[in-house]
Amino acid sequence: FGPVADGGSTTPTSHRRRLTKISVIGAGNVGMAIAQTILTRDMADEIALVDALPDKLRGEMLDLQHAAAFLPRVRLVSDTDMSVTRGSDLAIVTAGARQIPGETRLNLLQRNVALFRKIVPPLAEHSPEALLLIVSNPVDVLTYVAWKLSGFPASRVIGSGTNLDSSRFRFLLAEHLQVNAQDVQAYMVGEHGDSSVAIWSSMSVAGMPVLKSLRESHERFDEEALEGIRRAVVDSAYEVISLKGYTSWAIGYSVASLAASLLRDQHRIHPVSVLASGFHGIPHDHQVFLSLPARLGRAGVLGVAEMELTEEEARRLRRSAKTLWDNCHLLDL
Ligand code: 6V0
Repeated sequence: FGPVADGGSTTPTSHRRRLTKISVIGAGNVGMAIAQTILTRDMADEIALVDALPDKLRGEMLDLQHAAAFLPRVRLVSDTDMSVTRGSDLAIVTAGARQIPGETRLNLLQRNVALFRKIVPPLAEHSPEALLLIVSNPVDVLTYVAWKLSGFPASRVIGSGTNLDSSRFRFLLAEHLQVNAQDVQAYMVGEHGDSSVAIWSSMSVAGMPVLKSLRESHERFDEEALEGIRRAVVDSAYEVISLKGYTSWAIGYSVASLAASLLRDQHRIHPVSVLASGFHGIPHDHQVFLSLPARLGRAGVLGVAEMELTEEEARRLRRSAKTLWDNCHLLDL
């Protein structure tokens, strides 16, 4: 291409907008599902991929680059060195040992803390203004670990938490009620995984409370039935892992939607892992991260919704918090 007649071929500085850079650390099943969903949603100008395996990493980058003709123009870079993430607006951490079928998320902890010691300090150094979004499991404890190791304010360190559990919950309820999952307002909060808490009291479809109509349409819709649905949500992760070996698509969409709310300053409410000290009777000196509905924007966590919980829901939340804090405060960070 030649220059236009008046000679100007570059965008004047005044017309240049700030470019958005997202880094994904860990180019495994989850990291690549996130990267590809972010690509299709056109929310980054540059995506940097980091992994410890150079061949796999380059293969993944090339495979995505070869889709360039069908996608918005995005600069894709990759390296095993963390310096490739320099200047990120958002860094998403998915690196980690994978959950083995039957293994609880908390069992993964020690392996992943050692990994985070290698990843988080250089990430924070290269992008001191970034938002950190942690996905690796056990996600609530690792979000705490990332907060400690990065030295970032808690508002800029977020765990994907129960955003995915809540989506599974909404899917199951939507199937049951024969409505679109997007019209189901329902939250799971607390620990991502086994001890997550379903907030039945606030569940609604088109503004109508669902619990009442469920109870009316079933002769025996009691506590046991509710616990059965919560259990189905928790077990659905294990089912997918036992069938295909890992989960990827739903977490990809879940994290891409968090990225959009953050980077586009959407002020949307997502149940994500945030510093929960002081909420719902969680002691102020327990610096525990767990999921509560939080308002997300360009500055990170803009606020946490003070949900009205039943005493039983609050008790379960505090129990989750205690289990998590028992894990966190023993870590030497
Ligand atoms: P995977 O496919 O094994 O990918 C992990 C990747 O991390 C691999 O490609 C590794 O090479 C890479 N890795 C290891 N060490 C390093 C390092 N030092 N630097 C850079 N990269 C490294 O696992 P998968 O992608 O299936 O899962 C990743 C993590 O996400 C696990 O901890 C899962 O338990 C967790 N998930 C969290 C979910 C959530 O809702 N929070 C949902 C699904 C999975």
